[in-house]
Amino acid sequence: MTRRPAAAAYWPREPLKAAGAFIDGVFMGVQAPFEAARFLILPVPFERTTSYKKGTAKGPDKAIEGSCGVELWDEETRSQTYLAGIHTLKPVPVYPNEQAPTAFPKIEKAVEGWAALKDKTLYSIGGEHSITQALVPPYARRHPGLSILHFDAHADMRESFEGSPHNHACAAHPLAKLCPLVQVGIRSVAEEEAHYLNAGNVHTFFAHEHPDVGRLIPQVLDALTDTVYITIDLDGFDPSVIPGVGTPQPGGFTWREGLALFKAVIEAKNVVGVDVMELCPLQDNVISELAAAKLIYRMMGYQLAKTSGARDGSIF
Ligand SMILES: [Mn+2]
Repeated sequence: MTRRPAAAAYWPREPLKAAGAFIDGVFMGVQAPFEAARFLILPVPFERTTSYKKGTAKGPDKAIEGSCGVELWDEETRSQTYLAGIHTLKPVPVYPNEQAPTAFPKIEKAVEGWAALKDKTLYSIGGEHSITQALVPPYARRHPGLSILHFDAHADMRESFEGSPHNHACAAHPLAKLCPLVQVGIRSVAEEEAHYLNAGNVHTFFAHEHPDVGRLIPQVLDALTDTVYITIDLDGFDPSVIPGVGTPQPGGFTWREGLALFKAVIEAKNVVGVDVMELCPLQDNVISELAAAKLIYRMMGYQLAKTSGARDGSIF
């Protein structure tokens, strides 16, 4: 039986709700001390350019709210993942109507230190997808062999859109200049960006060409390097799974297909950072924020299962 006693010492194992130990405004309602945390949550409520439907600025708060509907015991990894320590950081201070040229350096500077921590994985929650342009450079500097798994309905490879290279429709363009970019789930491409796909550093797996995710996964693993940053636009999932996104497209990943992909990547690669973007909460429907939170918690569970060596449900 594998345990992590250092983390387990911080919380009682009794149901925290009954003990009144849930804390508002932090992921999963439990806050580990920074030093003890295996996982960091960074809310990045930046939204400037979303073009179809506004609301991603509320994404981080809503995902944290949604996490309170996720059980602390994860039924798939059979783990009390939170006992490894999850620390929710203060949101990056971006202001209403702040522009990318001032917001992005702040985000990049904030992430620089956290990206360097070997014993912690940072999960950033957006916000619009352009934020990833500021999140990845610290990782690329730190890990020369880095590649990016880009899960998205959209190629996001425009050079600029509506006058800005920082538009969310351009999120991935500068990333491909930093390191290999492996796009999965793609099913919406503008003619002007089509020539960037499957060229140079960019490997694009179109949704219509890869309907069988079981067959797709080994190809994705082949295309990635050993060290991987995962950027997730929630619209990579089908809108029937996560309807609360700014620019939905039909024909996306089912919940289980998405999890199978992320599990395989986490097991096979060294995943050094993750972001989950474009949550655009709906009124009177909480499934999107709950699914976003459950996705993050499950991915943490996969990471933990790997590092603790447990495969038999014996972690925590
Ligand atoms: Mn997208």
